[in-house]
Amino acid sequence: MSRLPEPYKIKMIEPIRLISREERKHKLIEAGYNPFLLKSEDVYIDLLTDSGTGAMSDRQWSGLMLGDESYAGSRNFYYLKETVQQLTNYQYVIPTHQGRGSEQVLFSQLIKKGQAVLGNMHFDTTKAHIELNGGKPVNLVISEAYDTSNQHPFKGNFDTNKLESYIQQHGEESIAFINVTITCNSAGGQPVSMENIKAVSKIANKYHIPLIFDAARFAENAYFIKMREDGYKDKDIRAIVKEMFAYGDGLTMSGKKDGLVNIGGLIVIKEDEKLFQQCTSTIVPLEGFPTYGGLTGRDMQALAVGLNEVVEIDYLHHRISQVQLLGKLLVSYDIPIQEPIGGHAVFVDAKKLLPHIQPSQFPAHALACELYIESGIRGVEIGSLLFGRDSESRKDGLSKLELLRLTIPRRVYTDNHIQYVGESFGKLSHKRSQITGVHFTYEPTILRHFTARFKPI
Ligand code: P61
Repeated sequence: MSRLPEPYKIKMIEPIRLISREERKHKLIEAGYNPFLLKSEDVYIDLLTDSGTGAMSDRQWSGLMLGDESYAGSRNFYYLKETVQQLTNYQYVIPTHQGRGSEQVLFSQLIKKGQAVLGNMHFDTTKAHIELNGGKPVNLVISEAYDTSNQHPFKGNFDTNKLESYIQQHGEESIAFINVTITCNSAGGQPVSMENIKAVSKIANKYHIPLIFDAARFAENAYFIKMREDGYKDKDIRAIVKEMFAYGDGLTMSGKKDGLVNIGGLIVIKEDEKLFQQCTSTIVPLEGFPTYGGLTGRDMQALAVGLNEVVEIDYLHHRISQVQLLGKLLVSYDIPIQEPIGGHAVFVDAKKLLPHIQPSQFPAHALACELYIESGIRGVEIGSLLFGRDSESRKDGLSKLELLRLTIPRRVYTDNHIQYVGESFGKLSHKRSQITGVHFTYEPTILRHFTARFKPI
């Protein structure tokens, strides 16, 4: 056996059920051909997201019983603070209700109207919060990220030449901060190398621009550094995590991914006391008192325990190898995917799989609908539908990539479930030429992918 099975036993189960093909078709029509609008009980295997969908451990569940629900100064806050300080070597810790809560609070302090935020590839809530604060999100990921067959081991890397020329061209005062997303979700869960983080930090220091991490999947990024980058194979994950964060000034984190909890987030600041004080006053009307930030005491306890579990090497070996298992199964059925396989999901290249469907007819969304009808599996489009229209020309079909994301929740599905997903895709691929695009019957003006309705063409 080339890999060990799940490094845990199952103590509690949640039944799932595969409804019939006829029922699935009917449910999808009712949902306006939008898998977001399906009821989860009608979904057999839910690969919509890895966010808040993980299973907590017995230690986390028992931590819930230790919740100190005092309004101010909860003991769980101090435990969380200590855990985060040890993990990051940063001084100031502020809990939030989830990642976007962190973005809302921190970005309002960092961005002056009209300033740019330079990222490898900003996630959609990050992009939204930059814009809400009058900023301009700029993506500077290496071009290899847009070529799904390119085997570059760190496709989340910044193009450092582009980064420095952008700063020189526009002037450092026009840039609010540099945002390094680890792993880079929008590029396919692709990691950023330590060498690249170091190079970005050098540029940030040279021009006195703060470097902030979007650390939702920090442990998965550290694992890829250990496995793929020279000089790290014998290093402990915690040491790699500390080294990554040493190159930054702060971070936002959605705890719903590598925090291994269903709700929660963090703002963590290295040493800028003034910024910390500004955040603690801003957070009160937005999220809550700075020692709970929108979370219950028990949530903070579970998050602290989760942050210790996520850096365990046995956990990470299994986590990443399960995603690889799905990727390899799809490749064995000749399904084109973003390669190398990333950290939290397999991204199917729908542009290559369904070349007969125009980007403006959303090939990856059409594929998500067919996958649900075929097998009861729910995935999500990351392509032109999510990207939206050009704000001036109103043109559609503009994303460089048309991907279907099959996102694997943490510690939820066994390898048998993954096998089923692979085989279902194999069956679907025989019917690929019969799949047609979709058109809108209702198109909301913002964040349209959540609530839009469609019909097949
Ligand atoms: C996801 F369809 N991600 O990947 P919050 N940064 C990064 C994220 O991946 C992220 C957040 C910040 C989600 C959830 C999601 O339109 C969507 O805790 C790299 O979700 O607020 C979230 O963290 C925000 C799915 C978010 C979506 C927005 O599935």
